[in-house]
Amino acid sequence: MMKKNLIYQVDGPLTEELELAKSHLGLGHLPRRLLPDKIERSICGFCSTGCSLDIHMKEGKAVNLTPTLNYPVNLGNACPKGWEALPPLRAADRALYPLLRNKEGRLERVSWPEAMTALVDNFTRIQKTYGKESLAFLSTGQIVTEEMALLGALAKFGMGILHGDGNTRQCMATAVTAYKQSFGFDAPPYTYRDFEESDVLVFVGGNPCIAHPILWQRVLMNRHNPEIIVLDPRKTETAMDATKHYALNPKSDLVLFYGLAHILIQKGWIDRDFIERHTNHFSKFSNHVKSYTPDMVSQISGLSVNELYEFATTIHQGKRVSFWWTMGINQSYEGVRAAQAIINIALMTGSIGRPGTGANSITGQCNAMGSRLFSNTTNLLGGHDFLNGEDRRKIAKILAIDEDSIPQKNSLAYDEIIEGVIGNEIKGLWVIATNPIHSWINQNQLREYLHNLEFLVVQDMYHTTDTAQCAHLILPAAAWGEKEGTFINSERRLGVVKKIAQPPGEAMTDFDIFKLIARYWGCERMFAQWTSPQAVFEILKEISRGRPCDITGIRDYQMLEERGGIQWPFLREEGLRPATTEMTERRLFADGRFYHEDQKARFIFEKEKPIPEEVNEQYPFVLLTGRGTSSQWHTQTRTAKSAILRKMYPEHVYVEINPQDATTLNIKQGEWVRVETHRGRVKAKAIITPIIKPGQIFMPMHYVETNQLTLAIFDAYSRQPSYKICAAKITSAY
Ligand SMILES: Nc1nc2c(c(=O)[nH]1)N[C@H]1C(S)=C(S)[C@@H](COP(=O)(O)OP(=O)(O)OC[C@H]3O[C@@H](n4cnc5c(=O)[nH]c(N)nc54)[C@H](O)[C@@H]3O)O[C@H]1N2
Ligand SMILES: Nc1nc2c(c(=O)[nH]1)N[C@H]1C(S)=C(S)[C@@H](COP(=O)(O)OP(=O)(O)OC[C@H]3O[C@@H](n4cnc5c(=O)[nH]c(N)nc54)[C@H](O)[C@@H]3O)O[C@H]1N2
Ligand code: SF4
Ligand SMILES: [Mo]
Repeated sequence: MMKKNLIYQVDGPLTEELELAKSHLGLGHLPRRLLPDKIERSICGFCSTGCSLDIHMKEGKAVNLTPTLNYPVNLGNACPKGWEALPPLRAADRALYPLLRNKEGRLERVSWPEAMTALVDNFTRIQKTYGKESLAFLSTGQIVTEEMALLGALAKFGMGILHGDGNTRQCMATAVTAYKQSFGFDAPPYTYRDFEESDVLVFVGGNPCIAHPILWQRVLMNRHNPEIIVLDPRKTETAMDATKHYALNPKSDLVLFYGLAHILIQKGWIDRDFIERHTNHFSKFSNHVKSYTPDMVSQISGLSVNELYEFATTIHQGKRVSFWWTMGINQSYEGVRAAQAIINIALMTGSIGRPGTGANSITGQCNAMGSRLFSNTTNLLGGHDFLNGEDRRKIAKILAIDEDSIPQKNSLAYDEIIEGVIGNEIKGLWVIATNPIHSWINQNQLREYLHNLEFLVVQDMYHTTDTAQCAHLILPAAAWGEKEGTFINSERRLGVVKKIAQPPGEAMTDFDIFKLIARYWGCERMFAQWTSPQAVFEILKEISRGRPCDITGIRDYQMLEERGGIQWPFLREEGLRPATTEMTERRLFADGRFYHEDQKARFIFEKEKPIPEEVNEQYPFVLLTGRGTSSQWHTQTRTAKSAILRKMYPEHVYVEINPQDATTLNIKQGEWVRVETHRGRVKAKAIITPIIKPGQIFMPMHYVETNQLTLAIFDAYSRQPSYKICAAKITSAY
């Protein structure tokens, strides 16, 4: 997609790479002086698709980029963010040196040693005064795996910080928990090839046209004339492009999938053999869904009884049916059970382990998958268990550290850490590569209590983020492109990130910052093996040995590059064989063996819960939130720095309103309106559009206003915030 329209001229021989790029992109001719002297290949640092980008280097500087042609993920494509990956590095508000808040309350430039002393003095003082549990860190899905692992190990084993979570809690926790409970390990089973091999694709609560455009390209490459079903309350770009859109009522997914199971069982459209051999608890599940009659499900979901049968028939007639879900499912007060309701359908129809099938959660950030396995937050490194003595001993041995330095309890979840701040129990917080003051749910509450923190450290590439502005200490970090390491994408593919630019000013890589902190904290010796990202990669390989995520067969970064990335698991024996397509494009569970001890998957289910905040006369609208455009990334610290991307999205926060509601409320296109919930009140521009149904409104998360309105409710099992539903009202702003 999105090809740059450049006219190039050639006056000399080209490298093979450039010849290819030129012919593919139709670039014409490139003058010698503009020719790069080298191409560096790197994985994009925005979303979890994991596209490969060829960075054009000229005299040691990154001057341009083109998407990699023969990479098995993006096949020569990139979305606007990928094309514009370089400008955010050169922004004027890059954090150039450490900043410490002085007595007058202003952030003031200090040296690295001063910054380190301030961090260590304050954090140790807080630990001494308020106890070990009074410190916490919030990490991210957007730094390389090797940095995540170092952060997690340093904080928990070295500094004795017991509580650490990440922004993946806002995003993937539901899928993680659902997979763990159903399959026995957190393992999205698919390969992107499945987008091309299905004859029925069901997208639930995902808008890939906007959020994963290159994956949508893969869907468009499907040659089987597939049925594409989209379940989303809004008629999104994806829904418009689908063969069928079911505009279900918000948060009726769980009931809808139980109703679907009811019909499939009633009609006998299930795979008894697969159920028998590879699953547990089907008969209980079958009993459970008896009461989810088409009439009842129709009432709750808003789909007609005919539509329910039509949906079931399409699934039954499909030979290769795949289910894909994203935040419309994960970000819910009953997200885990809703995700499992999808998994159950895949299991009962035997739609797993074969090409073009699967119960597939698409991840969000470039390294959400790395964070899930190796951040040492919600689980002990490598999907191990903090509560399990054997696991602790194993990790201590591999890392050559004292077993007692590994916490014997799980960390507080993100929301519990925030509760701790509000309740004055957490007094020191270290935030790395995430921007909670914008992205956390019910933001006004967090802002109100932030002053409870005696020391807030923010480690970011910019000093201007909403969170950095509240910090006592800002640590200037190098960004994607200024450091090396690996990312793991949605289909479990590891890829290499390259250093193609120098960090500005005194900014350092997160890796080097962590090492420096270790030195000042006095636990440097514990990390003697952790000399470089490549050295850490070797440690992680060892930790993964014998686990479902075994990567011992990956020789080194170079092998990853040579093979166009490698999906886990990849065992040592495989690494010794010549590469084949089966090795680089593959799915899990082809043998029907899951990760529970008896190797069977489980049917898990529960009665639905009431919507936490129903609409009423005073707040008559359901407020939905999510991604706005393919050119905006989250809290916009990066994408707002590209002049090209800025032209591609609305400057001001907006709210989508159905034309019918706009007429009733006498609201005109583009006019400022006031959107209000029990938590707050903001101004937004009205976008009047039939994308959104009457009675619902939608606001994108990219503007700081949106989370002033959201309701802080969490899934009971995953503790993921339920960003996507609350009651709101709209009035004219004047
Ligand atoms: N351009 C861009 N791409 C991104 C990102 C970005 O910020 N910008 N972020 C990345 C990240 S971290 C993530 S997690 C992914 C998110 O990717 P997506 O999950 O695809 O994006 P969202 O827009 O948050 O939510 C998807 C859809 O869920 C729908 N929805 C809301 N409530 C319900 C419901 O109750 N049921 C159903 N079935 N649907 C519902 C919304 O209408 C919305 O269209 O995107 C990744 N890609
Ligand atoms: N209402 C609503 N809210 C939501 C969502 C929603 O759908 N609706 N979605 C949620 C989801 S799925 C997500 S993932 C979160 C995302 O929320 P955040 O994680 O808060 O969003 P980002 O803007 O990606 O923040 C990343 C920060 O890291 C910095 N950074 C980038 N690269 C580096 C680096 O290499 N090193 C360091 N140290 N810093 C770096 C960036 O400048 C930025 O400040 O938002 C959540 N919030
Ligand atoms: S789809 Fe995702 S990984 Fe690919 S270029 Fe866009 S932001 Fe980067
Ligand atoms: Mo996310």
